[in-house]
Amino acid sequence: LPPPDGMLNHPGLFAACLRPRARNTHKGSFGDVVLLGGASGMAGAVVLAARAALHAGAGRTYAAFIGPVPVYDDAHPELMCRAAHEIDLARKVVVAGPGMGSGEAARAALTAALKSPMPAVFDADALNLLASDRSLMQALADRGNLQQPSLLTPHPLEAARLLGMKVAEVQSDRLAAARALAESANAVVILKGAGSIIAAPDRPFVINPTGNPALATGGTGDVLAGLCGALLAQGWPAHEAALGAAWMHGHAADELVRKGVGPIGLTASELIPALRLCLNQL
Ligand code: NPW
Ligand code: AMP
Ligand code: MG
Repeated sequence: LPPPDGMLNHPGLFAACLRPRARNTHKGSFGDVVLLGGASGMAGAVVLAARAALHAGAGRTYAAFIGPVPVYDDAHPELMCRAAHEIDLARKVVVAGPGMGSGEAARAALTAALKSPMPAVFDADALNLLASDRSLMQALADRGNLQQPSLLTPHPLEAARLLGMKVAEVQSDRLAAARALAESANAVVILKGAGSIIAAPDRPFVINPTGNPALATGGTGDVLAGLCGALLAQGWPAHEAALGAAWMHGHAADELVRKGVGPIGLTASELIPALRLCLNQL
């Protein structure tokens, strides 16, 4: 049975998705994920998202750049770096937005992502583009009608842009904002911030209890988006992926603070191995 409205998020809510890996399994069993973003000056956002997806167990991880494409990621040569306009999205979960910018190339990449029949995550600049264009928003809502799951990960300003509100209005009734967005986008929503809210059409809302102010630093949202993509690629339904990603992201930060890695100076990069530990412990 679904939990009642307002029940706090808990690993029990997504435990059914945490299955041990079969002995004779292979990388094809854990899905392909493509992180789409990285306009000039913001390549780091898509690299962080891609590294998070890699460490969260995706079978194959592609980083697709709107801007200049690095030959490879020095710290993680496991990642496959591609130009956004060349990436083949077929059979890949897409995470669109980290550092994507708002130019024509970003819009074209987002339009392609919205057409993907695979589950998709929309974050950061993908949300800003959606907020600026009714036809893109309609394409997003249509995905839900076609049973193509979408997961949106706005912070309060991104949610405000999508809803045509001010940040203060979103923050004064976060539940109503998350629900309104889930309804209009026909998608699962994580409204981020202290006590992230997970909302979806026809599902009870959930408030995530994990996380702390160490997360208030650049790049942590990009890591969350990559984690969501990896869980979707491994077959988690969108609602469970949102519940699990929000809980683990916060829990990893709580564990790091307990060890003295924060609240001051935690980096988004340090969050990534802590997420892997959390997933394996669960
Ligand atoms: P303020 O300051 O209070 O008015 P933007 P972005 C608000 C990429 N990145 N509660 C707050 O507004 C991203 O992926 C690249 C209340 C804040 O200043 C995007 O593509 C990185 N308010 C792009 O940059 C690392 C809140 O929103 C403003 C809030 C722009 O994304 C960094 C920021 O929103 C970054 O991830 C809260 N909980 N949270 C890289 N290494 O390449 C946020 N706000 O203007 O949309 O900018 O989020 O930095
Ligand atoms: P973004 O603004 O996109 O980089 O995302 C920031 C991430 O850090 C989101 O997952 C937020 O929920 C989380 N976060 C930021 N500030 C806090 C806070 N004070 N308490 C808990 N989580 C936070
Ligand atoms: Mg962000």
